[in-house]
Amino acid sequence: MTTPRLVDHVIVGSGFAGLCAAIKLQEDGETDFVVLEKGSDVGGTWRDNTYPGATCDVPSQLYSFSFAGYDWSNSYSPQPEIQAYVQQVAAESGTLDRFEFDAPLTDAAWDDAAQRWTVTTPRGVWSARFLIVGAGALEEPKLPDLEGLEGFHGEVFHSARWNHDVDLTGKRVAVIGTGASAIQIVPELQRVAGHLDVYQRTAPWVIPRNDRPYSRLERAALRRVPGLRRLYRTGLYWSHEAYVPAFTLQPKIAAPAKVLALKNIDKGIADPVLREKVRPTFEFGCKRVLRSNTYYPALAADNTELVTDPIAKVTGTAVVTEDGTEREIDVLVVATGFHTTDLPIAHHLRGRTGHTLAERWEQTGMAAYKGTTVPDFPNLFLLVGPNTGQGHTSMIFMIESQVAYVRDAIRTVRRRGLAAVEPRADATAAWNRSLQRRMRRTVWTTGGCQSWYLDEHGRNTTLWPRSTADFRRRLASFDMEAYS
Ligand code: N01
Repeated sequence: MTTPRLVDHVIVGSGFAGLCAAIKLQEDGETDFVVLEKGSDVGGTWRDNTYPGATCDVPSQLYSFSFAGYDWSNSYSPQPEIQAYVQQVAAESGTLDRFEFDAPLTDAAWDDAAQRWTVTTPRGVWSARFLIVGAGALEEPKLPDLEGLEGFHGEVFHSARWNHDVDLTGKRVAVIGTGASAIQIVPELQRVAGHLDVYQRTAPWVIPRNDRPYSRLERAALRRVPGLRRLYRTGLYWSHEAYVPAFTLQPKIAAPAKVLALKNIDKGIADPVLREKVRPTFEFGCKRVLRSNTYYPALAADNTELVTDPIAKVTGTAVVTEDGTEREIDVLVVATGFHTTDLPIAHHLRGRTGHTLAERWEQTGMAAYKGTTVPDFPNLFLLVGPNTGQGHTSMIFMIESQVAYVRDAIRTVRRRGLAAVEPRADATAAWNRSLQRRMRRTVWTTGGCQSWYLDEHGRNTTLWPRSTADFRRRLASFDMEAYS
């Protein structure tokens, strides 16, 4: 058996979450760590999602670390720029020497005798006191369960695994899905494809995205004027936070945004039949609210057909809908989302009882204490864990809140001379009871839609049902009284 390499901390993943943990541990003098990354570069979901048109739908100044500014070109950042930002922050942090790439975690088991995690990857085994998992919630593509998909003769790929070798110019292309990824892909494909079929199961709410390049003056000011970036960011933060009451308490408050979305349809589409097809039939905010100025015009273009008949099957050369229509295609793009409520990493984490986190969650549903720690999994910290997501602002704010909590936990363990901490079962149950009680009032539960926020029992295990400021306050310091 390979002798494990001893470190204080193993961090899994080098997207925003893992990188933030590495940088902040280093700041605390906790320098004995390794970052295990399954891919060959940093960036996580922003490394993987290279589809045409990939752009963040949260403004650049907000979708970045509070501690690392950047000379963003646009008010909303395109994927290559976000990837370059993550690479730059990683390089400048002085932590990259402890990153192991192409090292997917295959097993992580808590050894109760040694009070340590044994973490296995194809590149070696590590033994660590603390395990910090930042593997991401939008990591594993979810393919549609469609008859005949495997037998399709043309090119088929998921939005998060774009095949850039396929030239789409003049081709007959179909896109399945009309979520956040699809509405960015469709305008790009419509421009180059000979013909584009868009298969819509549920029409999303789409508000305008007021994207624009920053002027040279703005960029210079944001770089040089002390405090300006921070002020701008704070303004953006609170303007996004204003959506929270509409999503979590009273959907009627979103009426002005709804009007914007309906005007967006009328502006982009002249045909009344098509307008009706894209009009959402569920409450605003129940699914993620999307932002685009180009999606509706792309659907209205002569070379696009929006198909709303359900898909019956895929043949070697075509997609067939339930009304019997067969639409021949060369390329099939599935923009059908990710495994979000059955996180793949949970199958590889084995706690004190020997059971995996996935087995535990089969019984309890995906749940954690403060979205971060789990009973029977000592010294394990999940970043972007259960009920830490949100649909209205920057996930990086949540990540920084969680990392602050993890740092304080580690400081507490050290200060008190403890070997390990794990949340008490009653504290975890109380946290989740209160969370699920609050969830009943949210538009995600009452809004009349099916979304990736909900698990197979209709329980929302992904989103945080209060303001993100509230989340930050609750995780501001490690609450030892909830732990054993
Ligand atoms: O995935 P989704 P996504 N037959 O799950 C449809 C983030 N993100 O990759 O609505 C037919 O939202 C499904 O239909 P329905 C963001 O958090 C961020 O687009 O379930 N259709 C839906 O239309 C986002 O929420 C950015 O009825 C099928 C679509 O596929 C998350 O990623 C950009 C189907 C899936 O939509 C996921 O977005 C992009 C089937 N069998 C993504 N199965 C930013 O800009 C599924 N669908 C930050």
